[in-house]
Amino acid sequence: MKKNVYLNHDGGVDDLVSLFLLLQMDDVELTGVGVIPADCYLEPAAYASRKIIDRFGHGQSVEVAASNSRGVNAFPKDWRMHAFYVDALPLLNEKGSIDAPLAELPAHQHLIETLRKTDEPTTLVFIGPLTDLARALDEAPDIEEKIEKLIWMGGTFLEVGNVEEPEHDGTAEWNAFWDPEAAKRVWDSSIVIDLVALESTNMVPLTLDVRQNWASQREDLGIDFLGQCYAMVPPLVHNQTNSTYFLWDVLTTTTVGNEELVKKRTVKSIVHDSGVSQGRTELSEDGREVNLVYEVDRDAFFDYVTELSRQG
Ligand code: AGV
Ligand code: CA
Repeated sequence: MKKNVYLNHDGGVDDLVSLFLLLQMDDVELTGVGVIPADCYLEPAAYASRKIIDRFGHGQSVEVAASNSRGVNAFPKDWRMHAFYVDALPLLNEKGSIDAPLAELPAHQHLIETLRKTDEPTTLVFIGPLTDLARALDEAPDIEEKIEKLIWMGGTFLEVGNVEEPEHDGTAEWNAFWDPEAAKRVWDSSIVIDLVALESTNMVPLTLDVRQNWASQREDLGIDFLGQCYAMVPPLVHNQTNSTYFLWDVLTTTTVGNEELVKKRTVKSIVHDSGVSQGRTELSEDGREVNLVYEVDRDAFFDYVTELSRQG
C-alpha cells in the first residue's frame, strides 16, 4: 500500500526540488501541497509547484493550497527571490498553461480537510516553518489522530544555528526562527516528530562536484531539472558563509522514501518562543521527545537523489 504524504513547503530551491522528488517516489501517495510565503514569495512558489506537478507528476492530480499565514521574523529578500527563478525555467513553461488545481481553501484549512477525508493516517512533511500546522491544530485538534508522524526540517542542538540577524544570539535554525510560537504549539501536541536538524543537513552542502555530476548527466530531463535549480544558489567552495546552500529540505524528503540513509536518536527538547534565543531548540529533560536525525551517509544520499530524478 502507498504511504499518504502531505507536503507543506516554503518555495526555496530545495523546497521545490523536494516536491519534484516526492512525485518520483512510487510508494508515496501525495495527498496535497501547501505553500507558505516564508523563504519565498507566494505567487511564483505556488505557480512553480503546480508546473512541477504538471511536468514531472506522471499524471498524478495534486491540489496546491496557498497559505495566508504570516511570520514573526522575515526571511532575507535575496533568498525569497529564488522562487521567481524556478518558476521562470523554460523547462517548466514549455506548455504555456497550468493544469494542477489551486485549492480554494488557505493552506492550513486545506491541510485539515485533506487529513479528515483521507482514510488512513498521513505523514506530514514540513520543510518550512510550522505555522500552518500550528493553526490547523488550533482550529481542529481532532486531526492529530490522522497524523502518522511529522517529518520537519528545522531546529538544531548545535551551539551555532543558521540565523545571523540583529537582536538574535545565533542559536536558532531559520524555520524555527520565522515563527517560534508555531514550533512551540507543535511541541505541545502529541504528534510523533522526526527532526531533520542542522546536525545532519550540515553534512550535505551543495558542492561543485555535485553540480558537475548533474551537469554531465543533463541529457536526462529530471537530472537537468536538478542542475538548473541548483545553478541558482551559491555552493560551498572555499569557505562557508551565511548564504552557502545545503540540501536541507531534500535530505528531509529523501527520508520518506529511504530511511536507511540517516541515523536517528531520541532526545528531549524545548523550544524558545521569545527573546534573544527565539526559535532555539534546546535539549532538556523537561522537554518533549523528538527523533533527531543526526547523521547521513552523504554519498548514498546524493546517489539516491540522482537515481530518483532519472526519468527513465
Ligand atoms: O534553514 C534551512 C531552511 C530550509 O527549509 N531554509 C532553506 C531551506 O529551504 C532557510 C535558509 C537558511 N539559510 C538559507 C536559507 C540560505 N543561505 N539560503 C536560502 N534559504
Ligand atoms: Ca524550506
